[in-house]
Amino acid sequence: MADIDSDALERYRRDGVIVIEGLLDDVARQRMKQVLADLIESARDVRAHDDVYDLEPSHSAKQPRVRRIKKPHAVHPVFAEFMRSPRLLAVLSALLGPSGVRLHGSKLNLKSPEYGSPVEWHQDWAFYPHTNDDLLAVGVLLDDATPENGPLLVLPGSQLGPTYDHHGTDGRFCGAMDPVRDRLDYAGARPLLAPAGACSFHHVRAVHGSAQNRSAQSRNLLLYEFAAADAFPLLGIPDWDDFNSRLLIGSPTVVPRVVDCPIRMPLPPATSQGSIYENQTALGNRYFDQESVAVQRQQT
Ligand SMILES: O=C(O)CCC(=O)C(=O)O
Repeated sequence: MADIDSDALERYRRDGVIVIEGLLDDVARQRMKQVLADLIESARDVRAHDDVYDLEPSHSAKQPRVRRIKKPHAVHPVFAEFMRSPRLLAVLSALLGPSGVRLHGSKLNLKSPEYGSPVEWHQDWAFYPHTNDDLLAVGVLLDDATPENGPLLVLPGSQLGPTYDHHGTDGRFCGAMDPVRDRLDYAGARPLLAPAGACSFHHVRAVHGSAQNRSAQSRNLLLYEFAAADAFPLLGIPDWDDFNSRLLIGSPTVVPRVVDCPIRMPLPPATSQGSIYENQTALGNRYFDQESVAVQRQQT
């Protein structure tokens, strides 16, 4: 039986998010976890963020603390294999339409027990606007997602709304929404709670974020970003061959599909380049730290 039916499609169109359980089998998941454990061990020799590692502020050689593995599909084949699995591609095809499916990027966000960093509210669309918005992110749960371990939180229906300002007070892109400025009802956010092996699919315009992991369980989330083959990035295509090499379904085209969508360009670029965690350090009002939550509550 296909992993996506018309009800799930309908929910994706309405809420901008669905979860499908059991897409990643346990053998592949355990292999991924082992590769991840080896990568963290190797981070002892890494002193600063580089092409593979984004480090927690408290990282040291004695206690390696990794926040993100960048482009895991290019780091180890186990992460490239899953994105080509027929069951996943069938779901992506149903959600992204007939033109085909292109990998936009991948990342493995670690939320380690007790200290794993929060991610402030944002829309992926603010980072990479395209000629149409048939793009989404797949979150592959390497661990169970529980209310306590910093699950992904998504505001249902927000993919049908505006593109919010993701600029800081210095006028530069910072990859985060200001909770005081935007005043969205974040209490209505849906935590994506599911067992390890489940995959979430969130629309590129859906507002989402996640809190710090304050539990004793890790929450490691492998994220792949996919675009319809006829969605072209508005920031340009630096390497045409690389662009086409990332097509998982469909053939190269020079005819982008253009759809009227609310767009804000992520320009001028963030002062702190590198990863979303670095970009978001320029945000004035934070939601996911206790003091800012208190400020926000006083003001609403
Ligand atoms: O890891 C998370 O909880 C959120 C990640 C995310 O939204 C991102 O990296 O764009």
